[in-house]
Amino acid sequence: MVILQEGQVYKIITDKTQKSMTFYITYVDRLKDEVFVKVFSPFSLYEGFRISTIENKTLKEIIDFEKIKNFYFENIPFSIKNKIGKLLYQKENHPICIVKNKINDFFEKYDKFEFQNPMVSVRNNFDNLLIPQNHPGRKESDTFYSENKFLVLRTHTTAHQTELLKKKITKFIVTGDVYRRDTIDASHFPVFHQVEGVNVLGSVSDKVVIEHLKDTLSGLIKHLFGNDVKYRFIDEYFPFTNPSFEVVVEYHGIEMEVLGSGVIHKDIMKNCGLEGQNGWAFGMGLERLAMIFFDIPDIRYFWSEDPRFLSQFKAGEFTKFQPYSKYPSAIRDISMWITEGFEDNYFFDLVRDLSENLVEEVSLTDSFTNPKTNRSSKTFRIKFRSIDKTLTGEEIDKILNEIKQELINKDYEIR
Ligand code: FA5
Ligand code: MG
Repeated sequence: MVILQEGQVYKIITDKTQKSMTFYITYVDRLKDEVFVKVFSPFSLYEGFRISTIENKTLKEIIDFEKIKNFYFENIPFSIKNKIGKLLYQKENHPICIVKNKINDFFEKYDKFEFQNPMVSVRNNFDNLLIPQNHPGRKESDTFYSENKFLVLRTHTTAHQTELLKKKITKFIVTGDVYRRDTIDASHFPVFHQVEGVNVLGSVSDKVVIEHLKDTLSGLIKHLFGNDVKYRFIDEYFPFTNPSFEVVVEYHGIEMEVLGSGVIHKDIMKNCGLEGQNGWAFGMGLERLAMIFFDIPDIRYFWSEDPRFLSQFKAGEFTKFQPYSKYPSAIRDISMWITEGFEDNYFFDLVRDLSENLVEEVSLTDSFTNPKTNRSSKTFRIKFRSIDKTLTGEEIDKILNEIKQELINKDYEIR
């Protein structure tokens, strides 16, 4: 029997087309015995609809495929959908979870929340946080939307701040996976993890809140990096906090931004029914910390299912990663004529989608406009390297041809 859970993904092959489909459970109402799902396929998104759970039936048997119909704008590639529901931060022997637990230890008296469903409303992710309509973080080229831009894959764990404050939950930690379109390299991946902390202190001045925030974050940084750590606060800007600060930690002589924070905006407090009260919030990434603590050289490792990676880590232990081997890389270039509106992120997504984790880095190596024809061209360099095996020329060229074919399908001309 399938036990349906929010945030989980089920993959099945449909009878009709033999194509694989991904079902994503958005909401389970156990009292009414009803389940809400979204259906994903690599080619299009189908309508979210309601089904009822029936014991001893598989998902395939319960879903009435006749009810599925074409639906809505969305810009979430399949490689991203595949990551939804992996819940790395809840796997106790996974480096991301080990770092999460270390942070949670520090915030012993805070309520802990982990919302497994990363699809949140645009309202909670942006509007309620006073993020303006023209903010770059809202761009389709930066953010994954679904359902005609009603839903979004949360771009930060701050997305849960106002719903909790409205419930008068005022001292909490939220951990979750967050999603942003990005470049491809050793420290950037479109899915990463954040921990959010909030503490409403009462009717106190900004000065008191800032002092409490800085004391707390200083304690956290020392808890994580040791008492001798070098770190500093830098003034920052976030629409949802004022004033705002970033914390930068010096590690092996390099300064690294580890978190953003600040005094929660007065309008947010008011909108959440907490007028007159004052508090702080912070948001911190887990991958960069884990890469440092475990000596993990490439962010893709976190998604590895290779036992040679996973078996090296144990709950509560901070041991150094022993690379099992570095496999050779292969470089391939693609030059193409682009049209207006082309964003480099679309190319990065396409490569990710068709190469899974076999590409280590993609970079723009050349870009020019022909002054006579006014046509523009870009050349991208793709560096293939698997973290688990040596790739054959055949495997690489197969992926390369698929990328080219997809570009041609999208009416781009390969040079
Ligand atoms: C935010 O996401 C804010 N929501 C943080 C915040 C919360 C501010 C509450 C004020 C109050 P930012 O985009 O800077 O801010 O990301 C916060 C942290 O997430 C960064 O400091 C970094 O540790 C991590 N992070 C951001 N982008 C990436 C990325 N592409 N890869 C890995 N880690 C990242
Ligand atoms: Mg930042």
